Amino acid sequence: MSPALRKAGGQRPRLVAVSNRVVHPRGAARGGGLAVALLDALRERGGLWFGWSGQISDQPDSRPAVAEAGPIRLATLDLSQAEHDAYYNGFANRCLWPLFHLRLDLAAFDPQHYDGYMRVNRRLAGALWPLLQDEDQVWIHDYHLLPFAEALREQRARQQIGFFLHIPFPVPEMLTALPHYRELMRSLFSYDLLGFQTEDDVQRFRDCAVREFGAQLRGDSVTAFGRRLVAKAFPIGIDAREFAQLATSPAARLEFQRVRDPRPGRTVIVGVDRLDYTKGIPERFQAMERLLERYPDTHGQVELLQIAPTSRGEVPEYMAIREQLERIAGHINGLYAQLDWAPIRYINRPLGRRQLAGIYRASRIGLVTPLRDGMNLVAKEYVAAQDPADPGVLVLSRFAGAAQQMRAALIVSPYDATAVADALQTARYMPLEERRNRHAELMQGLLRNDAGAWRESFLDALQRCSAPGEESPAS
Ligand code: GDG
Repeated sequence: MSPALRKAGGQRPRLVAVSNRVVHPRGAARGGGLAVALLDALRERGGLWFGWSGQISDQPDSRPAVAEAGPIRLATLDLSQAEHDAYYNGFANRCLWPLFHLRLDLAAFDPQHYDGYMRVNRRLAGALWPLLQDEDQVWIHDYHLLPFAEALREQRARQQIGFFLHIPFPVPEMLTALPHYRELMRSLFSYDLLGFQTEDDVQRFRDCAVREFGAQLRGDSVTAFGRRLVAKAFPIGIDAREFAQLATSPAARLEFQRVRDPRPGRTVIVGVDRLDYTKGIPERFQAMERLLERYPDTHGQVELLQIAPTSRGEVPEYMAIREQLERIAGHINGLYAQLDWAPIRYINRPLGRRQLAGIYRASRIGLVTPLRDGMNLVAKEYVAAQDPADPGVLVLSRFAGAAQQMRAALIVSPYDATAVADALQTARYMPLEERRNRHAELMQGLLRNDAGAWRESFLDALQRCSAPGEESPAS
């Protein structure tokens, strides 16, 4: 929080964070970057984390289960199987996720899913409402909870409420394909602050608000449906210092030794992704095949280590991608493998965070090629894990939000297998000095825009929406 605000606003208000899943501090290392960033903020100012428990039950309790973990209070609700199918597997992951990632072809528009999504949002908001205090700052996360503030306002909540969208905001043509886009857009105007990953996302939101709803723009504020909100970019970061330390921990070193091949010319390329069709993994395998075709000096020398734990395994599109990957990897290995070498090593299981850090550090190239991604934290973790004296090279898709910040990476189009193959070959032979310069520039950016800076700038902006005596977005 800026000193001026601290003075103006006095004590920091209590933070209430709301996300689809609540992660207990004990499991935070598995929960990934968001869990760690939220827990740090909650620890610092004390607060409440509210959301789904991750459990399905036959008759979910209407009141949340509350647990204390030091200064943090965790309040969670179970969902019924029908709720989970419609809200999570259905509308959130089979409709909003593909649509917001420009996969209209995969989006399922099922009115029952939409009804279930709205019902769960209302039920969760109704359960949170009695736990709220007047001065709370409420921070809602991601596409599972778009209408959450509207549901809270229906309960007469007057707190300042902010929302952060972790995934891209779609172009208006895509959004308007959604049968319920009017209701969803209107519901966003119950927030005081909307945070997006990139300036492009903000611009698409503004375009949509103007084109479809005649919104008025002034500075960062957008007025429509009789309400004014602030829409801004807050690119999410990682705790780069902590991740760099993790990469030299004993567990990480062990993994480093298992992966790093000391023989000259041997290169490990690493890919780490939730198994998701937006991450461009089949296209990455094809780029690997192109590399082998175009550069025979890679045979027996270069290996792609792809770690892709199953995610959303109950959704049909995710089952299909798993089969597709096994087929392509089998084909490429069948064509090129030698008795003591295979070009693709594919692991379809989750690994520990420390293990991952060691693997990143041991890999000469980090290959991050999503077809569309809000930010992509793997790109940032890969850089943070490198040895600054002898760092690896990041090859990054221009369609990841991260590409707008990480200009010193080798930026590629994931659709252009030849360009990706050429970038890999460039990375293999990049001189040490260039690698060091690029890494230093990337690392500076990571340290400047880390997880702490991300959440503080968001919460400062939310506070500014309400700080007495300051210009509020509604003025
Ligand atoms: C959404 C947006 C945005 C992966 N495999 C393992 C594992 N992971 C961890 C990575 C990383 C996280 O999962 C993935 O984060 P990403 O940012 O790459 O992608 P999404 O999950 O799609 O996240 C994205 C993000 O939200 C934050 O705003 O950047 O654009 O889509 O931390 O390390 N972790 C462990 N084992 C694995 O096998 N421990």
